[in-house]
Amino acid sequence: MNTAHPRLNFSTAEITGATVHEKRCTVADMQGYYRDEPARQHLDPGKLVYRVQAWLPAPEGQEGGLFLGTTLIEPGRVGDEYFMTKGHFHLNRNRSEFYITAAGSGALILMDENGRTVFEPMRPGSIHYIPFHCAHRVANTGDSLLSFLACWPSDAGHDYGTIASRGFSARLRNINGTPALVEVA
Ligand code: M6P
Ligand code: ZN
Repeated sequence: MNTAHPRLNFSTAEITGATVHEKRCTVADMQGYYRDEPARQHLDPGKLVYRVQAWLPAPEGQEGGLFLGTTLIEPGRVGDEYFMTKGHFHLNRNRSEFYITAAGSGALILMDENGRTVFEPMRPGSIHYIPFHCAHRVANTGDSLLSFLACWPSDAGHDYGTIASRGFSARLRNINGTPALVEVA
């Protein structure tokens, strides 16, 4: 088992160490996620949207372990939507998760299985509990890097397909300078 201990930077939530994996997501990787697809195509496809540092000290999919990760979302917009994570349900729908904001300002967007979407403002120190059966996505609503720490069960898994095909029932858009959820028609 790979348990060499990474280190946490409390200001940025960055986790570093030999056992930390990093995943990067660029503008090209976000194809299909934004309402304004032409606006996305106008951006440099190689531009970084967010990266995830993850420490997986238990085998993925095995019941009983915990994973720790940090997500760092760049400031930016695609049309009137913010740079954001793809968002996912857990493959095992009855698995929950914690998010803790370290820096920047953002929004945690939650959608339950009945398609009801709400958001919680994120700011340094805010603690967010993602209940089971809820899809979750984070948008950077500020003009600086947004970073947050996450902790989730090792058998939660990621279901990206449901969000990739159906999306959330509402989009978080910048309406006259304020983030607001707008129902998808
Ligand atoms: C958090 C956790 C991770 C997730 C990451 C990025 O760190 O929820 O499991 O991978 O955010 O979100 P997404 O997977 O939706 O791109
Ligand atoms: Zn999750």
